[in-house]
Amino acid sequence: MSARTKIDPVGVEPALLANAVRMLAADAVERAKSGHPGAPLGMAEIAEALWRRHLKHNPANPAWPDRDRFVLSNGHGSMLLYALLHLTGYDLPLDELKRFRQLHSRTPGHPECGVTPGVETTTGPLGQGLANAVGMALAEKLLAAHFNRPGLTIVDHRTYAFVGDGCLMEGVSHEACSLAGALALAKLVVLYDDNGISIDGDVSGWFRDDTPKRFEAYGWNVIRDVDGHDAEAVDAALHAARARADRPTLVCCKTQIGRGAPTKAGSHDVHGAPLGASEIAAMRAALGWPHGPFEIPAEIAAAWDARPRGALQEQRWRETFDRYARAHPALAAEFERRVQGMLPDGWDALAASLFSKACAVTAAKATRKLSQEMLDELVAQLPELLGGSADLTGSNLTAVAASRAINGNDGDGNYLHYGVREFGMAAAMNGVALHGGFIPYGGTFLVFSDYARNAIRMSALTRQRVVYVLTHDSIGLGEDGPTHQPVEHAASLRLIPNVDVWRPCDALETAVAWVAALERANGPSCLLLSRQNVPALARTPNDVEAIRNGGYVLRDAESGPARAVVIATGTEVAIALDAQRILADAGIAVRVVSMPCTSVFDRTARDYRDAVLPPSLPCVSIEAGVTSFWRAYIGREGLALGIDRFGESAPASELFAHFGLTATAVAAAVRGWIAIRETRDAQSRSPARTSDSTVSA
Ligand SMILES: Cc1ncc(C[n+]2csc(CCOP(=O)(O)OP(=O)(O)O)c2C)c(N)n1
Ligand SMILES: [Mg+2]
Repeated sequence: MSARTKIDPVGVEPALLANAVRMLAADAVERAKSGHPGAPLGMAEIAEALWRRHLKHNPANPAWPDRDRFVLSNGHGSMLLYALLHLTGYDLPLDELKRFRQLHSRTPGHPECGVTPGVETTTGPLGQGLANAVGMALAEKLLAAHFNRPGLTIVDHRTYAFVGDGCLMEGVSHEACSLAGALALAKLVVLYDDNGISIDGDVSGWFRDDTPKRFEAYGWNVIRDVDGHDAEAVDAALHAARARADRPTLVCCKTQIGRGAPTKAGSHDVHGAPLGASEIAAMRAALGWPHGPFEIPAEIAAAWDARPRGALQEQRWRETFDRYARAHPALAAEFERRVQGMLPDGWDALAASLFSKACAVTAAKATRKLSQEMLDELVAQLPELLGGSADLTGSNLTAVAASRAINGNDGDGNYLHYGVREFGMAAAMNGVALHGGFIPYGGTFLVFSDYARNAIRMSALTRQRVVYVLTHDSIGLGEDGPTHQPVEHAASLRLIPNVDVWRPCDALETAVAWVAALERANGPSCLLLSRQNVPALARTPNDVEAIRNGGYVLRDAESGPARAVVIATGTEVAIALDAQRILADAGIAVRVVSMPCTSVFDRTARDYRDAVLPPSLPCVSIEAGVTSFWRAYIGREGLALGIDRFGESAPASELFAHFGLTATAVAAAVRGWIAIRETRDAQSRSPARTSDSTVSA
């Protein structure tokens, strides 16, 4: 008997079990007339070996904290995952497989966490699933170091990821895997679908890396030359991988894309298109699969069903956890709080103390510095905060007294030096958040948020509580010049749905931004912070409620009814306040609105928004960045003061003058604009005088 025809203890040939996956994937793609059969067909044996022989999971409880995590980083092969989830007993009935890629099905085109039970992360943007897996393995390691006690191991699971050529070509795989090597994430096991094919064809024209050597250079354990269609060989490799306690493992599996499709296997044609009725019929014949579409014989279904074993595994863990809880009741309660993502008892008091601390600030300080002062207390009080920076710790001011650096040997730190890896950091933070037990925050310069951008988008799409600390938020960073000066970034981050972008103007707004970001359990927040000082505003904790609305009247017109509303954010708020004074001296009353977070403001009631920005009043926006974003608030007629070009290298104060963003320049611009508007309005009320106009734009 060859290895491949070995009979499983349950009495079914593993080859048949793999073919069940193949047929479900091929038939679902065929029915949807859309999808990617190549990877599911090519990875069927690998999947059988991992999912039936190694993966620790309980399909009846996808939230069991100590389950192994599985990530399909080559997310285009989603039908592989759906077939596995269905077959092993998750709440994903055949009807859902029949509705693959249809509106509101639980089987969307690419795996989406929160939609399908058992899907750990949303994948499809190649390489990022792998980086998520690195974050998950990191979270496991840290949680284990913090909570496990001798003889009472409550955190002990692995993270497995499937990756294709595409994931390994993507740069983020380098960032994440290099980091995983440095951190010696031994419980990370990656299985590479080395089929030599990507969409454009044979990869030898564009991907000739020696992948095993590459990963060895990262410090990984590499298992080479595994026949990915020999489930016994994959099984053996997985045993070997699990035996390593010192470094992550890459299992390089040689496979044939579309394996089992008689004429199309091995060709890029099978990557992303239905096989077609005749090819599927020929495949049924070639595989000796006499069953119709979506028909799984009972003995095959029984052999795949992971529920009995999963229930037992979870039961055993629960017994350990109960013993743990008896021995360490406070730790056990803390563990449960952490994995549920609840803020601790006393959170409101902690937030209140941040607010009073912020109100006591009297000196001018940079908002990045004020953020650090808030973090000082937060990190000391919240062990779930996992901080870090992409090699800009001293600039982002993300480390505080209570921060302890993590390195390969010491798993119990709370601060990660991610290295110069913005995208890898962001994608790993998503993995950390998805794993649970932590609230990750990480810093870089705002201008480099572009490097991380798709991962920020994925934080938003997956609704994860990740906090991005993005400092040096405008031309105010000064001499480093236009390469480092963000102009479009605040606006462009605000365009991503479900991201809350905070740009605070002082200590209290900074405190509120942190509190809001940490309380926000269903999405990421970006904190845009200044390098340069902002003046301290006179504040009381009563102001908190207004700030929590994202936009509010900071100082209303005092010398008469407001003739305009001036909206500003961050460091430009102080400019707006000074301009307000200059205008008041000239007899022009304006209202100043601070708008630290537009999306939060947008979520307030219409009446509130109309009270802050009365529809009858003309509006001005001031932000040291692109102006077009502000049209939504100031309208076509509004005056948008900002910077619609790249910055310059010069001291910050000279730059603000150069770009017309000083109190005097702003006051003059507002004054001229009000004059034009009011003259025009007067003319439109008395049409006969229109031709006499002496005011020009
Ligand atoms: C970041 C990103 N770029 C491009 C794509 C589009 N895309 C989907 S699959 C694929 C090729 C992947 O090749 P491989 O990983 O080898 O998958 P296989 O064809 O072997 O299944 C591409 C370019 C994507 N999903 N994500
Ligand atoms: Mg490939």
